[in-house]
Amino acid sequence: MDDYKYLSNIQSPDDVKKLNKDELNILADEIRKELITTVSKTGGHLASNLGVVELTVALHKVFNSPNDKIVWDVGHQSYVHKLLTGRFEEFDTLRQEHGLSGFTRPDESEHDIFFSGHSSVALSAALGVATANKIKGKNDYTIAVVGDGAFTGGEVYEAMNNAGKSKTKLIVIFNDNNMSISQNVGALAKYFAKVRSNPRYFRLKARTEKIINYIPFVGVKISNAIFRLKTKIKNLIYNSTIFEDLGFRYMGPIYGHDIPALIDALEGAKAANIPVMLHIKTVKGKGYTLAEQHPSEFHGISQFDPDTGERKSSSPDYSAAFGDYLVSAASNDKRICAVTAAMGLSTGLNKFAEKFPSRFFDVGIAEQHAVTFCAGLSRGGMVPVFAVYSSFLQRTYDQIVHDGTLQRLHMILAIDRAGFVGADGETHNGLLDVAMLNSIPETTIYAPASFAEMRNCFYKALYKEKGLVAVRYNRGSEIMLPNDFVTLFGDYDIYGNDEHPVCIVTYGRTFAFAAAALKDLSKKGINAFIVKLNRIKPLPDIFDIVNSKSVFFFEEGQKLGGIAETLSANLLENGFKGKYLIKAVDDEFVMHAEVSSQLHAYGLDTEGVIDFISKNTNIEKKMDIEDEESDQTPIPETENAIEKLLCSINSNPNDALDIDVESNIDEANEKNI
Ligand SMILES: Cc1ncc(C[n+]2csc(CCOP(=O)(O)OP(=O)(O)O)c2C)c(N)n1
Repeated sequence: MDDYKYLSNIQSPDDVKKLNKDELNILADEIRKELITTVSKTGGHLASNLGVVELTVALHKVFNSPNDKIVWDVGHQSYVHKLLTGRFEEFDTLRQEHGLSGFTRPDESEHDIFFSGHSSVALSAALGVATANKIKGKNDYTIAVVGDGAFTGGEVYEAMNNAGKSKTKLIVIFNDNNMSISQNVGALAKYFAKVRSNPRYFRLKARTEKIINYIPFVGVKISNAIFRLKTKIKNLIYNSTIFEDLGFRYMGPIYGHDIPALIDALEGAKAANIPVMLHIKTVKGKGYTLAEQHPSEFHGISQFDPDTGERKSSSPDYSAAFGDYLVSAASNDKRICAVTAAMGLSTGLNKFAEKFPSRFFDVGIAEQHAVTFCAGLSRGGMVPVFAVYSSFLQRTYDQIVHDGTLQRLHMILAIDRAGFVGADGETHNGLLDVAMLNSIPETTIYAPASFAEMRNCFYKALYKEKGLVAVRYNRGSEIMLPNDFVTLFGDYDIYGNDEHPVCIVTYGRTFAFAAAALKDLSKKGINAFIVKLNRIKPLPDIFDIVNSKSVFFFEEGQKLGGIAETLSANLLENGFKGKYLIKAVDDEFVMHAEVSSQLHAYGLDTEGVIDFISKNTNIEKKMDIEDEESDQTPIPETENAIEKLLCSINSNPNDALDIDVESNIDEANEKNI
């Protein structure tokens, strides 16, 4: 940890308040240096934080956090806030297990007002806080910091619709850098560009208000009166902004890297007696040339060399494999459309966007719209594929039910980042999508364990299935499957001797961990085999295979409502006679850590499989030791073999693979935050 003249001595925002404007500028330089140094080692969201350095310094100079409450939208840009609110000493633990979170967490600091991670919610939350203050007669301010990318999410407008007339002490900072993760999209992005490029009137207005506000006692009243008069005059001459039409006092646009100007503007905003929309223009990646030049790449980045910007090279990931498959499928099928909610790059759709621009749709951070839009595309005869992170799909429950499945429309969800995601933690884990879709009638869910299986699942989703079909896959690369495992791409595979008394049921990458556990279990006298589910909903009929066995279901997902529970109910209803135990995430949220550590903590790695089964098996009774040689994997039924031939793009994923899953899991997950 470097020793900085000012930053090292900031214990709380009170220390920021003691600094004069020149010192604040030096503090901002020190913060930038610290951000680059730390994030280059921990990975994280760099460009967005570099863009809000001056804003955050000014906010803590002007407002009294934690009494005044700052709500950060998404929260990925809250690192500077952390540095100024007593977390400098721990900053090198950012995103590490037991260290600081990459987002705001009320249990981490009293200065973090709201859990964050998902976009476009800060305005609603801040309005709630401001309203509570109003009811309690408190005079504290509530500030929401919302990016222009977040303004493509519909909840922002729902909040504005309610905030505009609320007469609360709400100040919204509209942080406009013209970027979401990639270039911002849509008609509103164009509209904001128009507002942004026509600053003359607003600058004048801000300056006049600032001067008047400095007159003690009467300043605020006069300012408000002049504001009303000016608004009337302005409306005669200029078009008003959408914000003013919705009842906000609009201020700006202001250059967001000028601390004195920001302080003045924030003081001006405090003077209003209605909600304020303060529009600031910032540069994503400000002050670090590489990030300014490549803001999308430096939005979320793994470890890198701060001098060159270079990252460790990593093996191909599921997102890229999905993107490649969809390009090849769409080359032969003009009905295929790809939809993303501002995650085109991260979900692997960049090649599709280049090749088929008329069939590629980045709808902004608007997952609900994306689902219903897909439903419309489907109704119009297209085959839409919505690529989305598991955790961001959570907000689309009703769109899937009402606009998709209820109407029996054929649409495909490519669910990326399913399972544990590592350093992004609680808000980003993909542990709920299965339980969510499992509860919706007439949906189909596939859970491949390799790139080849994933391609096959998409092939089936496109051409064999009806209605809503989801294909879910992990973040990062495929991990190694046993080299004696051969799939015939059916609804399930069996690995090992299915006459053994212990049956492991699982799906996705957990299969690789379970497979690696078989030998050790056998050494302990526990002979087990695996039923590897490929389609997890509707469940394939495996009753005869598992009946009378001791069944252990390992599920990298939420236990409540998951597939393990479904299978247990299913078996019970059919007179199942064996023992049935589940290992899954049981009714809790999972903190940030390396993926391998998360898997370990929840007993879902090889060690966990061995441990759980050993502890719950009476070895004496279950003794059924056979020669390892005779432990042949039975050839799965051949009824699906034809499928294999039909699917042209499949390749065997298991060629030359050795089973060393544990060692490559984190490497596999390191790339692409
Ligand atoms: C619901 C949801 N969808 C997608 C994301 C992924 N995401 C994180 S930040 C971001 C872009 C946000 O842009 P903006 O609000 O302008 O902030 P900036 O990073 O530009 O400061 C996106 C799409 C998310 N966090 N939440």
